[in-house]
Amino acid sequence: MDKFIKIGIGGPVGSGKTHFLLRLCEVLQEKYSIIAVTNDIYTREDAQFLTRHKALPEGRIMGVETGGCPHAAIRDDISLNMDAIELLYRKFPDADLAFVESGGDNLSATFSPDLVDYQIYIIDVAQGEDIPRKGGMGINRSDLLIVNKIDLAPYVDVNLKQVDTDLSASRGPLPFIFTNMKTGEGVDRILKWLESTVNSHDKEKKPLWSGRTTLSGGMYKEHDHSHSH
Ligand SMILES: Nc1nc2c(ncn2[C@@H]2O[C@H](COP(=O)(O)OP(=O)(O)OP(=O)(O)O)[C@@H](O)[C@H]2O)c(=O)[nH]1
Ligand SMILES: [Mg+2]
Repeated sequence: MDKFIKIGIGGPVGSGKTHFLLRLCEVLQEKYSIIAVTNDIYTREDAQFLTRHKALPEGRIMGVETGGCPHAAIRDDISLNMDAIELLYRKFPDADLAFVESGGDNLSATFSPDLVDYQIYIIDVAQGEDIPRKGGMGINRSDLLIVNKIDLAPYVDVNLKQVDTDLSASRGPLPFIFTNMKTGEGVDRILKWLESTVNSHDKEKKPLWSGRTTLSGGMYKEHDHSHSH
């Protein structure tokens, strides 16, 4: 594929972002060359989880530690994430898709459009029936919203029909999909969305760093010895 598309995966703590990424990678890697960056606040657990479960071949997953405010690293100062993507891209220049998983965050967290081309936001039903109504950029404006853990709805008194009505009203034409990442229910619909998004993506879009010769100077800076004596 002569495109390189970056997709952000955001959402509150524990909503299922990493399990979703695992499922995506498992299915998509036959067709696409994929790289993935995960953001954790204090650890690199998610990258380790994905590596352990062989989500992607060796070396294609990188974890970054963001510290206290995970939204800062995907929205305000994106250099840590850009450097990670760039480093992976240099290792795998045939990459078609880059996924960036945000650290678990609040409802107002969004990705900088400089970091990703599309944003997928994941909430889960166990957070409560009122969450979809509480809105925020992720719930209202993301390119795709996933409502995960539908298997738990009966245990937490969440009426999925009500959630459907609320989201139809707040999102208008923007898509949302109910899923159970444990069983894979709903994932086929996400793959359809992804396929049509990839097909309609503007071919001319280039990686942000096109023309740039060095990394930005973040923690992954490679040493350039070409000028040393
Ligand atoms: N019952 C149920 N559990 C799920 C589902 N999806 C994920 N989980 C569980 O939810 C927990 C959190 O899943 P993760 O994928 O780690 O969530 P996350 O959003 O990546 O979490 P952070 O990165 O820590 O914010 C795990 O224990 C999963 O096994 C689902 O559809 N149903
Ligand atoms: Mg995670």
